Amino acid sequence: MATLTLYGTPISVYVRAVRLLLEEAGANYDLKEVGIFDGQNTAAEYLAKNPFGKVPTLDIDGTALYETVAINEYLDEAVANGKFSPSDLLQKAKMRQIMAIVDSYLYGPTIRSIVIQRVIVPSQGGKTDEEVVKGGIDPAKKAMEAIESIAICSPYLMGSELTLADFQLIPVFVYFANTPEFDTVTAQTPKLKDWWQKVSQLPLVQKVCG
Ligand SMILES: N[C@@H](CCC(=O)N[C@@H](CS)C(=O)NCC(=O)O)C(=O)O
Repeated sequence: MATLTLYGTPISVYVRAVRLLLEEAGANYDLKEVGIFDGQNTAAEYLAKNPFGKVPTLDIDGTALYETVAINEYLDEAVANGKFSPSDLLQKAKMRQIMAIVDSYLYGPTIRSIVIQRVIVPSQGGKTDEEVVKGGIDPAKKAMEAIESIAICSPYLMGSELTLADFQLIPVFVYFANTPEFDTVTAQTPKLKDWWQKVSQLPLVQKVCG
């Protein structure tokens, strides 16, 4: 088995998506801290691994792999024998569709616009920009409702088994569920609310995201 080193900070949504898989698979790995609020992610040493300065990056026997979807698809095969992806082709495509929606359309409005403004900015002594928060609500709703229309949520996003889509979405909910905008944004997504109630209780989620 390859030696795995995950670079990033444990508070990152995307680092958590990878750690949920690694922990659920019981894989051996090292976590090396790369801070995102203190500039460690833009230091030359880290940019040599990931030119975009984003976390995470996974080092696999000296090869740096970045972009969470690519990392988790690799790990699913490498350490979990593909058990975190449906075998049915169309279901697998839908799982990837949810991951793409989270990455492209949900993360921005929920985390960058709402969580950062509601939680991070005040924690650093700043003042929430209400216009930025407001601007996140409709796009977040649209993405959430798109996921609702694709997901099964019984009990997991793709049905009876945890998949890569759950690992991608859980860390967003961990932060977003604690904002006052959560109820408005999820008002039309009852299946996702049920899903969240169940997955938020999993020991795995408490361990990685608690
Ligand atoms: N598309 C990237 C996104 C990763 C990402 O945005 N990570 C955030 C932390 S959750 C980050 O590194 N932020 C630091 C920055 O943008 O400077 C992936 O899938 O890995």
